[in-house]
Amino acid sequence: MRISSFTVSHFWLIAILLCIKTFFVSIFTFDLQLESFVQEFILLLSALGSSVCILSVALFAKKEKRLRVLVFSYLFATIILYGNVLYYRFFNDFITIPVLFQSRNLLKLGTSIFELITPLDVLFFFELPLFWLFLKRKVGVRKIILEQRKGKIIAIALVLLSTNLYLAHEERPELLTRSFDRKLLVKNLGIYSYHLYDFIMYSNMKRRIAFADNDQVTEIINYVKASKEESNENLFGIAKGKNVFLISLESTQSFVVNRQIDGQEITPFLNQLIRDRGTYYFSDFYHQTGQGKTSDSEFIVENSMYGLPRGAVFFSNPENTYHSMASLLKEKAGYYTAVFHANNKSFWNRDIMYDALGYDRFYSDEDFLITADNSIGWGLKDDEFFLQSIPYLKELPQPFYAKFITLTNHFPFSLSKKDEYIPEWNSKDGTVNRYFTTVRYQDEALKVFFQKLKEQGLYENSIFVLYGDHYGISENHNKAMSQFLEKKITPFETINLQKVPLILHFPGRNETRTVTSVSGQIDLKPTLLNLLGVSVENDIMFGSDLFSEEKKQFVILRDGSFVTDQFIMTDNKCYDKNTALPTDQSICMPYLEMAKKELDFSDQVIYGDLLRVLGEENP
Ligand code: GP9
Ligand code: MN
Repeated sequence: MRISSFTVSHFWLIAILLCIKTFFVSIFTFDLQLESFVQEFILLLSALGSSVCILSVALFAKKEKRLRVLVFSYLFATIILYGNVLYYRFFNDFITIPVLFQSRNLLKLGTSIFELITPLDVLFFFELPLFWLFLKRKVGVRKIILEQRKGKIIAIALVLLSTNLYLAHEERPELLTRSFDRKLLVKNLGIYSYHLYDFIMYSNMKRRIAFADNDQVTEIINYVKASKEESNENLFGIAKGKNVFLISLESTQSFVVNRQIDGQEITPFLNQLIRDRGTYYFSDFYHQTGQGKTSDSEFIVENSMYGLPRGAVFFSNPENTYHSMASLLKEKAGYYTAVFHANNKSFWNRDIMYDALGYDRFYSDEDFLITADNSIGWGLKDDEFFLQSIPYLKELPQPFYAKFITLTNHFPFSLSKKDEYIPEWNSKDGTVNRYFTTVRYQDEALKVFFQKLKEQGLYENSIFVLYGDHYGISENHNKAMSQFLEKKITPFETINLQKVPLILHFPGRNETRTVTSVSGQIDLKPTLLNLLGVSVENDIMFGSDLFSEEKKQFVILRDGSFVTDQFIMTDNKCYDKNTALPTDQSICMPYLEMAKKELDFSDQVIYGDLLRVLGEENP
């Protein structure tokens, strides 16, 4: 007779195995920055509590099926764990439910996924063959788990989880109410309870859309009116009627600008452009993206609102009403609006979202000739992308607003030898070494694009906005980064590394200026609308004109960190920018409150689709 029995010892053995695996994977894979024994204990407790909890599903199965269900629950937990490991290696972040709905995106990671899997990953599943043997083995029916033990196990799971919750709350008050930071949640609740929390948040989000009310709009409009600076009147309309080139520079961070490797510039073209007449370079400009990466940067730039704390707004709220820059330019200034991006049009849900943002035309992979020869990594190489866009540009009705999203400088930063304008760097970190070569390649592609635009007569009557979409080198590469920058990468430096270049170039203008005021992607919409002479009365914008004479020195990042002219707050510490060291936290508190409030308002607008409500109130 082949019957698998299920004993209390089986249960505890497997629970402890899952707990140990979860604990060590969390410690070694996720950079949780455990700073004390208590924090380690909390993580262990959470791993044990949730392991027991997940596996106790088996206790409710029929006696003869219990062992099988137990193994499947174990497998389920392992898949969650490993899924997060892969996701973390790429995004330095944890999976959320909205991200799971982006499975089309996850699949599209394609070659990048292979870069993320290592042979040693087989160890994640090392115990599964043993379980299989175990299941096949002929085991007697003795010691089948007794019903009263079932109650005890569940009671133990509950005690473990509530103790975990209690200690987590002691360690980090407001943990569950301030969910900016997924790392903090995983650190204190463990990976499995984090997912339960994420599920609850997701359901709440769905509910909020259904119950949004008008009072929220009034409060937010009042806040925006009271706190935002007036745009610079002197610059109103100076670029009226010009074509606009908005160029998103993939994964481009400011630290490469004006820097060299072995005596060779990494971005010679950008460096020259920054020195050219008619250029304003913003050296303290930050990306403000979250999990939505490029799509978040697009969202922020278009709407002057923040992306969401979890998932990508491109996926979760593409049916909302937006007052995007594209649609305002179209309606108020007669612009033709187009996006160029040589990738699958449904990637990041762009085809749907671009409709909501009011674009007239999306030139996607279908509009480009993409061959094995002219593509690398994620698709069409940037130089070909720009080159093949020229004939389309020539046909566009003018004035146009054209957005270009580059691709070659994307992880894993692959490049064929013939496209290397500088050699790879020489640290032990291949990703960082290659990054410089792909940034350099992108720079060359931009140079040629500008030359072609000049030849085609598309340069003079246009303005150019070039911005980095988000970081390219995550904290997982701190070691090599610290070697490159010749300083330790502290949390303070990590925030500095979130600077991305912003270059505004106005052909025919005389002035050249480097602007050092602290600013972010959220400021682009009000800035450009002012320069293009479009005034908007009834809108919710969280940014303000970069040229405003009253411009506040304050930028909020999506994880709740913020930067002022004097301070940086991140990881719950307030740093003095002069010393780069933590200082009295109370100095940062008023800003922290503002940051929380503003992010919350922006989330409310999106979750509640409040611009629709605003439109209904002011038809
Ligand atoms: C791909 C491009 C890159 O279409 O948006 O995506 P990212 O991973 O940077 O968000
Ligand atoms: Mn990107």
